[in-house]
Amino acid sequence: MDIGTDILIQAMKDRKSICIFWDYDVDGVTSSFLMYTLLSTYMKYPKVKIMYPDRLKDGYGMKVHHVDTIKAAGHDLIITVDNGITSIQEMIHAKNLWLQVIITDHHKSLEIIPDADAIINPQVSPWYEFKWLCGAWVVLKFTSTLLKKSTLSEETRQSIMNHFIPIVAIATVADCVPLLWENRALVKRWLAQMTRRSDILPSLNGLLDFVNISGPLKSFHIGFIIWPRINAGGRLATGYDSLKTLLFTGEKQIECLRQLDDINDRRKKLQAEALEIALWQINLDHNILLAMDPSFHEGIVGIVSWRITEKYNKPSIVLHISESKGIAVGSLRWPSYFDVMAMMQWIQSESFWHWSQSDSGILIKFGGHKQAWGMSLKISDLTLLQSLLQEYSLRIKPEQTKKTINVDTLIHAHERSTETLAPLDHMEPFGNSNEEPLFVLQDTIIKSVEKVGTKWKWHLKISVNHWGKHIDSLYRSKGDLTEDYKIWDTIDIVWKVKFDSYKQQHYIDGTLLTPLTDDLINEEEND
Ligand SMILES: [Mn+2]
Repeated sequence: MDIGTDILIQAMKDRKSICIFWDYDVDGVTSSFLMYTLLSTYMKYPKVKIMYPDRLKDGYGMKVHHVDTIKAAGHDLIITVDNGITSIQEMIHAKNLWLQVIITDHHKSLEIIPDADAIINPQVSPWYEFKWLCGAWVVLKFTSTLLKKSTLSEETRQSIMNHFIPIVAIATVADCVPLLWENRALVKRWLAQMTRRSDILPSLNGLLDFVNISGPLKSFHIGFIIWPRINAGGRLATGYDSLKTLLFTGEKQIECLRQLDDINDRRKKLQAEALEIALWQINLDHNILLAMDPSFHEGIVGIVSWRITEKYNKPSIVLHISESKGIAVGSLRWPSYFDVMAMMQWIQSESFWHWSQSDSGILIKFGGHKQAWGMSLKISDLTLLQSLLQEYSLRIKPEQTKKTINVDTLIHAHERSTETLAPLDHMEPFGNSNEEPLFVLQDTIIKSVEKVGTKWKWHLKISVNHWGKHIDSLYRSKGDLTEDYKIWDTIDIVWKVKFDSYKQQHYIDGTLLTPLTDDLINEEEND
């Protein structure tokens, strides 16, 4: 950290040209926003530019040709945010071109560590114990060290940190890092500040106004309202379309936000269309599900794969077929019981030894992180991939694919009061590693069943009677199950607590699907 900040301070003294290299997801967008704003706005340093990869052309992270472009543009120093720790070749290339590099990242490293001038990453730090910071938080730590060495007044430094922390809170929720320890403390405190709207960045204020969030801000709002919007830019257009919404204020910001909303609407439509085709294509007799089509947009194959895996609790691969290039590019998602690395290595070696014309196996590219992988291969190798997947999927036992829900406890009619439920708010913010509590409500009687929503997304609305009380439950994206439920049937439902900020009341909201059979319930010990 000290080395990194010293290099940057010296570079600014020497009037060197700085390039911030970032990635296009929410963490990357917010990280680059922070680094850029810190240098250009607060430190008034003019020679700083930003650059990012093109999702469709380059995929994730820095490539050798980016280093060339950066050099050609006359930059002297590269600062990576939310990426860089696996860019081994690129750093060697940068060294050869006499470029200085500061890597700030939070991803796991490969066996070797890149040859950069400074690396700031909790994953490779021998003394920083909490490994699960998001990329934006790493930038914030860097900011704090840099500010301490700067000549800015204590007051200005504090206000910069105050402005930055809510942005980091958004990145923390969006990047799905565990909401524990530091992460939990930060998000909890700054959700409260964003709710009060005191001393927050004007552009963040504009964003919150635009999305019309009233009442207390919860991690839910970040996950379902703010995150998909910022993310849509990088998926379908460019990450810059997302970044702009944070850089500008006033009319210009509103224009950018409208644009981003349109992109997000297009994303929803493409996603719904692709999901429909994919669900129709997959063969449920198989334990690894595969769907591919030229119409699948590369920016959404990951979400479609995730939806399929979530629905069937099986690994899934969704590929975009590019006939002009002769390749298929796609995404993989899998349930926790599955070892994706083992499968991909098996496919690669199996195809290499027995079939492939190439020197490494049929997969041209493959890789990813804890939750998502990408891959590409030639269209001519798809039939082989299919048969290899079928062979490999025999290793998955049917009992593994059975869906379970971890419920916390049964709840009785008399416990469904705001008095009993309100204290659950103290457990907020919910998210990865701190899931919302789930309750079972037994023996409810179905009063009405309705399919609600739009052509692109149907939900299932069930109203039940539980000991004389009327309860509406909405099951998102489950509209196709409407036929399965009949009026007067008795069912058990799983539900979460919601707070109605309008009526200032806690109410229950069925969000997970029944029928609850005994083997589906996996009641966790709570102590
Ligand atoms: Mn990240």
